[in-house]
Amino acid sequence: MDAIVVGVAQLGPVQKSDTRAEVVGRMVALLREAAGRGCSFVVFPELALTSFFPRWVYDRGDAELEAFFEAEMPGPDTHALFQAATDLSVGFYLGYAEIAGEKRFNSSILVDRTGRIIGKYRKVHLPGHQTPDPSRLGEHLEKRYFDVGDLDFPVWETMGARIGMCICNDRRWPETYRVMGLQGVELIALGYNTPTGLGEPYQAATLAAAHNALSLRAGAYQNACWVAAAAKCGVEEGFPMIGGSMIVSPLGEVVTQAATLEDELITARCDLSMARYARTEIFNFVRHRRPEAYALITERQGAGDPVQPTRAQMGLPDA
Ligand code: CDV
Repeated sequence: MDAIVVGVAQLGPVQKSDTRAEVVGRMVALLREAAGRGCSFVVFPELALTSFFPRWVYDRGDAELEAFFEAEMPGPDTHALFQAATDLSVGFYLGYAEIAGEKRFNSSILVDRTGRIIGKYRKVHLPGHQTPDPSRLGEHLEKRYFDVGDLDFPVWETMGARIGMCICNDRRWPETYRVMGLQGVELIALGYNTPTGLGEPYQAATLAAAHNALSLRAGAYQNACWVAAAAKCGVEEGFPMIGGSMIVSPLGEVVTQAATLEDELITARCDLSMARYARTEIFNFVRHRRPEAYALITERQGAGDPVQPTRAQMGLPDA
């Protein structure tokens, strides 16, 4: 039976004053715990190395903003994480802010058990705004600081599974999972920072945890894959963010969930054969999907006029 033991390494808050080396130290401790609990792959959060900076207003190019980005990966501070992964023979997913020439991406990497970066993903769905507005309860300026990801949603065969990645807001979009589902993805790794208290444009605060679980469970179930989701959570610089890191089975069941808003490791043995029934029956894409009926998905970005068949097509007499 093919299985991979996966760890989700939730991180508690990272304050502005916390150094990269301190954060990496916390991550290495979680990696060690994961190795001790039999994990071969660990998922860290989105923008794991720093405080969640899109809450603050900068201009692109500001030195304080640039300091949140990584010019190299591994770099002087993250090298220790790669070394630990190699020593422990544990692969990982890491979210970080990437400098790529003139561009800036909200990125994640897939690192194998030898410490080699084998894949990269750049966040496609950037929530929030370009322009700050003091009337909002809180800012979320990802559109201001990041370029839209240009690598689509790739999937890699590695560490005994087909693994794909996405980042935070991507998890709310069914297209994210489906594009990877169409590559036979078996495990989707993702990290998130989900602030609360930003007001209604973003979410009903009382439903934030429910919407998190709803999105992850639907994506896993409808694409017959495991989903491993890691939060950075708790109160950062006075701003609260949800926890609820979880691992969801291909049946859409939450098999384990974080109980705290702090650094916490959760693990699950992800049996890849659990998806078999779904893939051969209810979600057998080849037998049941009808791409010819889904043209609007790629033709349209936003909702437009209704598109109706003619009365003749519906077998109805002329009106
Ligand atoms: N980091 C994120 O993408 N956060 C969004 C918030 C702004 C709603 C999310 O979808 O969780």
